[in-house]
Amino acid sequence: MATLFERIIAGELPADVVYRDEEIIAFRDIHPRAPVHLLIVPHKPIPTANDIADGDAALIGRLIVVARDLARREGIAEDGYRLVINCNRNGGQEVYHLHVHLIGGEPLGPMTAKRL
Ligand code: DGP
Repeated sequence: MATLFERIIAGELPADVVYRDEEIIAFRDIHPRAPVHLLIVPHKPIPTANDIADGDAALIGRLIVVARDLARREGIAEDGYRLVINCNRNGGQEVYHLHVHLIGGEPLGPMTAKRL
């Protein structure tokens, strides 16, 4: 069955999309933990960080490059932000389709203080 994020990529579910290209989409998290909370998602349905193949290295790198550009566009680059990939149970992963959280717009505190 398609993941939630595959359905967003396919246009079957609505999302506040802020970026899209042939291999990556970014949209606002439905439960934002900070004033800016975006999810940067590869179209390729990689379930978890454990499932990243060596051949995915360029794609994973592009997720970070897109995050960098979106941080600038959202006006949070200078003050700073956090990039997070949750993995499996102990990482608090909820959606099993790899994604990078871009979180910022306020001081975020210690890294373990919030569930992201
Ligand atoms: P994670 O715990 O890393 O798997 O984060 C999943 C995030 O996805 C979580 O912060 C909430 C968000 N989310 C879940 N369902 C939806 C949805 O349908 N739309 C949007 N925009 N975000 C969602």
